[in-house]
Amino acid sequence: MGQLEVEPHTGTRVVHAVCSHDCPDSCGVLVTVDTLSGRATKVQGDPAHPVTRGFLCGKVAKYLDRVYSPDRLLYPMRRKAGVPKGPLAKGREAEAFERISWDAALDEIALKLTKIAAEFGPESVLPYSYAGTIGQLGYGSMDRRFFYRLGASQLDRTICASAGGAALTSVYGVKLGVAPQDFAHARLIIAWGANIHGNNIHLWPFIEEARRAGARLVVIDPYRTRTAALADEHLAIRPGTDGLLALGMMHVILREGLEDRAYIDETTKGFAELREHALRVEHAPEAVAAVTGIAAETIVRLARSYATAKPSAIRLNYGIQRSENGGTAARAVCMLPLLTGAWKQRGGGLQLSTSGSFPFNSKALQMPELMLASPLGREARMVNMSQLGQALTELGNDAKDGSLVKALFVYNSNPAAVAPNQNAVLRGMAREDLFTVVHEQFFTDTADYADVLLPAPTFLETKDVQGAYGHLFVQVSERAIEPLGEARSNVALFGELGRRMGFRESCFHDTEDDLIDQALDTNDPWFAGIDRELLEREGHVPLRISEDADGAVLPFSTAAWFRTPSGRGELTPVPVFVAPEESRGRATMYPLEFLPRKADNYMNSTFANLAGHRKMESRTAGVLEMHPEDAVSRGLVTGDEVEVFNARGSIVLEAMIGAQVPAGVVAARLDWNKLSAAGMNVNALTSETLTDIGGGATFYSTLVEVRKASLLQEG
Ligand SMILES: Nc1nc2c(c(=O)[nH]1)N[C@H]1C(S)=C(S)[C@@H](COP(=O)(O)OP(=O)(O)OC[C@H]3O[C@@H](n4cnc5c(=O)[nH]c(N)nc54)[C@H](O)[C@@H]3O)O[C@H]1N2
Ligand SMILES: Nc1nc2c(c(=O)[nH]1)N[C@H]1C(S)=C(S)[C@@H](COP(=O)(O)OP(=O)(O)OC[C@H]3O[C@@H](n4cnc5c(=O)[nH]c(N)nc54)[C@H](O)[C@@H]3O)O[C@H]1N2
Ligand code: SF4
Ligand SMILES: [Mo]
Repeated sequence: MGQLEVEPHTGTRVVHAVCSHDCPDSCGVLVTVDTLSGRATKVQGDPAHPVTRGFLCGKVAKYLDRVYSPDRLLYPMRRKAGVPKGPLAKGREAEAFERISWDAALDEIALKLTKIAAEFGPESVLPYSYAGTIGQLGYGSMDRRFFYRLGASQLDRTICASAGGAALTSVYGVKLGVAPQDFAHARLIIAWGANIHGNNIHLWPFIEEARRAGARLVVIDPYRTRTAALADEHLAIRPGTDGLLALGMMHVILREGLEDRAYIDETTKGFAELREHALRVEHAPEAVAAVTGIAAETIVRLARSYATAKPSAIRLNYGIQRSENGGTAARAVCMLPLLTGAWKQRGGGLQLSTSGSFPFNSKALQMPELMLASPLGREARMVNMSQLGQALTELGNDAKDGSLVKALFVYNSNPAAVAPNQNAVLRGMAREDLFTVVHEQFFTDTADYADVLLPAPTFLETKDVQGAYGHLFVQVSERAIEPLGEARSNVALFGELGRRMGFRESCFHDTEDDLIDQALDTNDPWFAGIDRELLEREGHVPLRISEDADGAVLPFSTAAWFRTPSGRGELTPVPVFVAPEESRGRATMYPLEFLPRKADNYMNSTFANLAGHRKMESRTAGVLEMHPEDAVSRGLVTGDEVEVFNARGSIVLEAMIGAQVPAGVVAARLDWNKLSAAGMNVNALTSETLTDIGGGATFYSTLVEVRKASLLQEG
């Protein structure tokens, strides 16, 4: 494949890039570039990539709208004197800033960070980043080196997957799973808290293939997603009760002797204890039905078909772990294939994340040892990103917590829109004594709070190396076009800034190619023979994970696969179901369970500002989906302007009454604040409560009440 396939007749070349958005599919993307102008003219899915299979999702098929949007942030800027931080009207943001040179911007940042670190200690600087890009270099390499060397607070990156990750690791010791292609072999597929059509579309063709061969698809999701509507069966579970459903399934499987004893004996630890726990009366189908809202006979039928369909595959996604006890719920689900031995057949088992299959040398990329060379001289404190509101408004008020956060450096993220407890986050970001740098492609809600704004490139404009969390191919993404305007990559920014701050270590001079070489520098057999040259030539390369001639991967088919301390699948501590504190099972303050969901046509908050993407999302943007029963009791009809509120905040949406959600549950989509009525999005209602394990965010444990917005004005 390689960098340049020049077609002399058309004057174009085709470059292999990788979609770097935070999506399990990590698609291979072919970018057609006009050789004369250097402009990208077309993007398409790589037909040679076995998972991408030649197509892109609707969001990225329109990617050139994003790359060449007239709204791109193209130059460094500084907030004009006297302009307060806070929301700016879309399209008029530039008025609050003045253009400056990169030199001036870097000097100002270096000076301010040096001063703040000297006065308040380096930990008063807080980096804030997540997955604007999931390329190894862009996600975490030079940036980490920079903040470690500075002695800045460390960011615990928990906002997405840490509870599920901790769950999978506690049971299996490693984040591995069924390869997407192998789902084609399954006879029963359970999509559990997994919006496959919206968030993971490249798995769908393999599910379709399995269904053509007779497989059934069951979806467990409180919301009727397109995936649910297209499934053989949709179980609209009550939010936050999945752990109990999994225990109920175990109960039936063990009561009926449907478990695979030989496999359990060979590969697991703690079975006797789990068995006793699962067989308790509170896990019997009738008891489980009362809490989950799924009928007892359905639970029995589901458990039986799950245990007897061979192979059976669970696509567990991150939906169930964005809940107070989501870690335990995910652990319980992860244990199911250990009881039935589903892993033994190709296409059997479970997929949550395959990210652990890629043995990138992140230590070499990120160099945490630089913390010891920082003025701090020790490991810096950890700040949980899911509690940004607290970090900016409370942390450091009590001296034992260390210093106040005095500088916030945001890149790869839009926390003003995506972080929970938005009122606290925005209050913190509005602090005039907080120095804020934002490295972005667009004038996001977060950019509205920047003191210094820096332009970032899209994945077409940088080089990177990338794994995936939904397949097993490693890829190099070539730079297809030159960065637009004065955009500089995360690597370029933090390398330059490090040098500007006087960091003498040679690692601040590493190039993208140096970093890619370092990322691939490992003795791990799964990367055997995989180096930059090979990736540049091939575009994508399968991990050397399979010992089977036809490429089959059977993770956890034998005890040798487990990387837990015991070397076995861990069934203890047994998963104990507890209803979320903020759920109808426990609290009574607000009656409705709220699902502040992702939009199918955006990527978290990314794309929400583009007209074409908004058009695709128009049916649900700005809408609160409600069950007729909840609407009638509140006198609401479709089209009513409603206030959705709880003690943390209030937003205004348009009611849409229908059957997408069961009674007792309401749902709305993540959007930009400045494009939402009343200037706030769904995260005005979500909390900073953390998950039971992994310290994750609990977006899906949120209670609200709804009333007609006009009532509010009348008094
Ligand atoms: N189009 C699109 N694609 C995306 C994203 C996007 O924003 N838009 N985001 C990307 C990111 S960052 C991630 S992490 C992945 C995540 O992809 P998913 O893990 O699929 O994440 P979610 O959409 O949060 O949740 C999946 C489903 O879980 C359901 N759910 C909520 N609560 C519960 C519950 O208590 N029990 C059960 N059983 N289900 C529940 C939701 O209704 C939702 O349909 O997708 C990525 N892909
Ligand atoms: N209510 C609610 N809130 C949620 C979720 C939810 O389902 N519901 N999902 C949560 C989840 S799973 C996640 S992962 C988080 C995601 O939160 P974020 O990681 O903040 O995701 P995005 O909103 O996509 O914002 C990423 C930003 O990075 C920028 N960017 C892209 N590439 C680059 C680059 O190379 N350099 C720099 N400097 N910037 C770049 C993009 O322009 C974009 O504005 O949101 C969480 N918040
Ligand atoms: S967002 Fe996901 S599905 Fe869409 S192109 Fe990127 S990797 Fe592929
Ligand atoms: Mo995520």
